[in-house]
Amino acid sequence: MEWFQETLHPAIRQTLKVDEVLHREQTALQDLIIFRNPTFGRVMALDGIVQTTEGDEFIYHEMLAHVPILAVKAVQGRAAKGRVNKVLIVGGGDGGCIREVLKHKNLVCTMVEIDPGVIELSRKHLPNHHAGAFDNKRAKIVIADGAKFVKETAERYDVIIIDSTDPVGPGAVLFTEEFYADCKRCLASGGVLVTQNGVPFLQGPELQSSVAAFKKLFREGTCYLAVVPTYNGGFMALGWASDNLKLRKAPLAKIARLYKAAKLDTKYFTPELFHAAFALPNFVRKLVDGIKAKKLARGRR
Ligand code: AG3
Repeated sequence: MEWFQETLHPAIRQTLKVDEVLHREQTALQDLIIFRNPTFGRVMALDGIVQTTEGDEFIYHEMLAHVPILAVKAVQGRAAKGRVNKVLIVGGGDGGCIREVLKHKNLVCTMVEIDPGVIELSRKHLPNHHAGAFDNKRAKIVIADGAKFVKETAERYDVIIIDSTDPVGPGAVLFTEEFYADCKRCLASGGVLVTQNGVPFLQGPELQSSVAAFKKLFREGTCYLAVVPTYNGGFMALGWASDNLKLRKAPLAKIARLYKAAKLDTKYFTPELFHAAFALPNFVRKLVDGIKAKKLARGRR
């Protein structure tokens, strides 16, 4: 194979040069390929869709992890110093998200991944993603259906991160109102849910329906943005749902203090970006506000 062609969008295809295929298999659930690209390093795709690359994963994983965790810590304030927060990741089998989460020392993290094949092969072929995080004693790795897990668990989490595939295949249930309601049930009071919500320019209706569900269930539903080169089509939207309106308004000075104290050493995230990422271009704001995205969608197909 010389070129890998991503087939996510109906009328646009992203193509990446393949230097070497490191692994290809049909896991119990998905078609998985890991290959090497001269620009992005190792690339993992599931069912023909790029999930993560060594070159740009830091953008996505830092923003998924540090924005909600710093918000929760900032709002808890000094009184809660030393309190151990609980974080839940649904998906995230490549290990990049849990690696970033565990950079915060006073928390424990449970990761629920449905496909053991993704963890096994990422462990082997994407060692810089997990960077030992799977074996951290503050990490608990559960192989299970995330939708079932949030329906049944008796645990309560301060931060829930949905690091999912797109709403096709096994990931589709992770975009339903029922799933978000179950997440809310196992969120500690004042906690926050963040989600992978696609590229709004090309996947507007998906973002619109997730945020509409957030707004039904939570006091606040919106999204924040990051540009990840291999998530083709511009900004990536990360959904945000919480009953605590203070979280994303946490003062910059507090975020900066916590960021420094945690010695995060990030490559994309900065305390200033914490607030900047929530500033939405008007076409995204309209999706979030529930204004029909039909026109946009029609123009694309
Ligand atoms: N999570 C996000 C994949 C999204 C790809 N979608 C897209 N390009 N619209 C993958 C797991 C990374 N830890």
